[in-house]
This record gives sequence, structure tokens and C-alpha cells, in this order.
Amino acid sequence: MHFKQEKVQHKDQILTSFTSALSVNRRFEFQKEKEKYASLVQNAKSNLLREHKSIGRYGWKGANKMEKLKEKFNLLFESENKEETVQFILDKLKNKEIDVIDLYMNILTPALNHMKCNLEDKYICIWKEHVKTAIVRTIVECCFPYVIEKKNEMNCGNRGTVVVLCPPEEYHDLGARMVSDFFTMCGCNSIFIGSNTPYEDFYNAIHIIRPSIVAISVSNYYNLVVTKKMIEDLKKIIEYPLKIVVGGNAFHDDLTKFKKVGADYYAISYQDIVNIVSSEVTI
Ligand code: B12
Repeated sequence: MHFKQEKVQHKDQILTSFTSALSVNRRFEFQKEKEKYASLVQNAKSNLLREHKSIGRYGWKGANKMEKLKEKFNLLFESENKEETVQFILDKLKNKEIDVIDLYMNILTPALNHMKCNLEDKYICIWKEHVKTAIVRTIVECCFPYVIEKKNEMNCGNRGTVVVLCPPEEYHDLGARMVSDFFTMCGCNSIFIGSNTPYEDFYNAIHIIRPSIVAISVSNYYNLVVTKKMIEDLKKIIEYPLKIVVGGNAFHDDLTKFKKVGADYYAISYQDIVNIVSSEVTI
């Protein structure tokens, strides 16, 4: 009898721990779903906001014009005609039909990030990616006078030094290049270091440059591990309040990833950068 009761109690214990394990697991799954859902909502919100802002800035008619500009650009871009594509954009900038911010955010970034490769081109997809990236790079470098014009127009004063780079082995540097211009427009002395930064050299330079912000761009999520290490090491050697901002494709699927690599901020858009710079950097 006594033995039977013990067995029942034991069964109850197993059942209780099984149920609580199940509920922990469910809670974990639920948390994961919640985070995934929050990130989807956030993405949808920022897309809507961008569209809304575009209508706000240009009016309905202007927003429509912008769509037409985008369509024409995409046609030229798809044909990989560098000369015509670059000239088309330079004309639009000159005639003030578009500004650098919209060009980077709404035309060039989606053109690269939503790049498609037809089945018949499957053996030359990477080749095509390189050709298209080169077209965008030329456009971005040609934009510098407009970046300076925008900076003067916004007149934000001196907002400190920012260093923009990619971690070791990260060769996707166009996002970082555009971000560097965004910081310049906000009044920062932006130093673009670029892709595949050997981090020991960087640690040595940081003491001399003493930036207020280090902005790290990561596209390939395999490079998140080295990014985490880079941030950890950086925080160990810096004895002043340096802020670390991260961004890029590797962070897009989960809005909490930036905390996992030890960064202070995650940013996607030009407006995010404006907000960070105005809240962080006091001169
Ligand atoms: C163009 C491209 C290339 C070019 C890169 C040229 C260059 N020098 O930059 C080339 C052809 C060389 C290339 C090579 C490779 N690529 Co590639 N590439 C792309 C592609 C199509 C577009 C990337 C891009 O330039 N976008 C345009 C920029 C402007 O957008 P962005 O980076 O998102 O930046 C914006 C924002 O995110 C933000 N931002 C970005 N960084 C930061 C940082 C801060 C601090 C802030 C505030 C904001 C911010 O501001 C920017 C402006 O709006 C992506 C597809 C994708 N969806 O990302 C794949 C992609 C990134 N590549 C990928 C891969 C796998 C590779 C390769 C490893 C294999 C291959 N395909 O050959 C190699 C190796 C590269 C390496 N070792 O690093 C994968 C990565 C997947 C993963 N594991 O995470 C992707 C996602 C394609 C895919 N769907 O599989 N690639």
C-alpha cells in the first residue's frame, strides 16, 4: 500500500515536471513567436512610415512622380547600362527631382537588396551582382557634392567624429558607404574605413581618432560572431563613453540581435541615424 502510494506520488512528480517543462518550452516558443511578430510589425511600420513620408515630402503628385522615376531607374539598372543609369540619376539630382536621402533609401538600397536573377542567367548571377554593385558604387561616389550640399542646408553644426566600418571578412560595404554619407549630412566628421577591417589596426587607431560613435555594418550573418568579439574587445580598451551602432542585413530578421552582439543601437534608416546623433552627441 505504502509502496503503491509512493509510486503514485512519483508519477505525479514526473507529471508536474513534465507539464512545467512543457509550459517553459511553450513560453519559450511563444516568446520567439512574439519577437518574430514584433520584428515583422516593425518592418511593416517602417515601410509604411517611409511611404507616408514620401507622400508628405512630395505630395500625392510628387510621390507618383517618384514612383515613375523609380520605374525608369529600375529599367535602366536591369539593362546594366552603366552610362545611361548614372547619367539618369545625376540629371534627377541636378534638377532637384530627388534628393540624396531618397535616392539612397528608396531607389538604390531596394534595387540591390531585391535583386533577382532569372533562371536562364543562373550561371552569371554573381557576375551580374558585381556589375550592378559597380553601377551603384559609381552613383554613390558621384553624389558627394550633393551630400555636402545637404549637410550645409541642414546646418547641424559639429557633431563629433564617427568611424564607419565592416568587421573582418565582411566585403559588403555599400551599406556602410551610404551610412557614412548619412552621418556626414547630420554634421558628423564621418570616416569611412570600409570592408574587411583588420581589427587590431583599428584598435590601435581608435585611441588616436577618439570617435564618439563607431558604426558597424554587417550583411552576412556568419560575421555576427566576429562582430560580437570586436565590440567586446573595443569596450574593454576604451575609457570614454563611446557608442556603438550596428546595422545591415544580418540584423534585419530579429530586432534584438544588436543587443546580443553588445551594441548600443541598431539603425536602419537615415531618420534613425538623425535620432541617434541628436540624442547621443553633445558638443
Ligand atoms: C550586392 C551583394 C553582394 C556584392 C557585394 C558588393 C559590395 N562590395 O558591397 C558581392 C557580389 C561582392 C557579394 C558577395 C557575396 N555575397 Co552578397 N549580397 C549582395 C546583395 C544582393 C545586396 C547587398 C547590398 O549591397 N545592398 C545594398 C545596401 C545599400 O543595403 P544594406 O546593406 O541593407 O544597407 C542599408 C541598410 O541596411 C542600412 N545599414 C547597413 N549597414 C548599416 C550600418 C549601420 C551602423 C547603420 C546605422 C545602418 C546600416 O543603411 C543602408 C542604406 O540604406 C545582398 C542581398 C541582401 N538582401 O542584402 C547579398 C547577400 C548579403 N550576400 C550574401 C552572400 C552569401 C554573399 C557571398 C558570401 C556569396 C556570394 N553570393 O558570392 C559573397 C561573399 C561576400 C563576403 N565575404 O562578405 C548573402 C548573405 C547571407 C547570409 N549568410 O547572411 C545575401 C543576403 C544574399 C542572399 N540572400 O543569400 N554580395
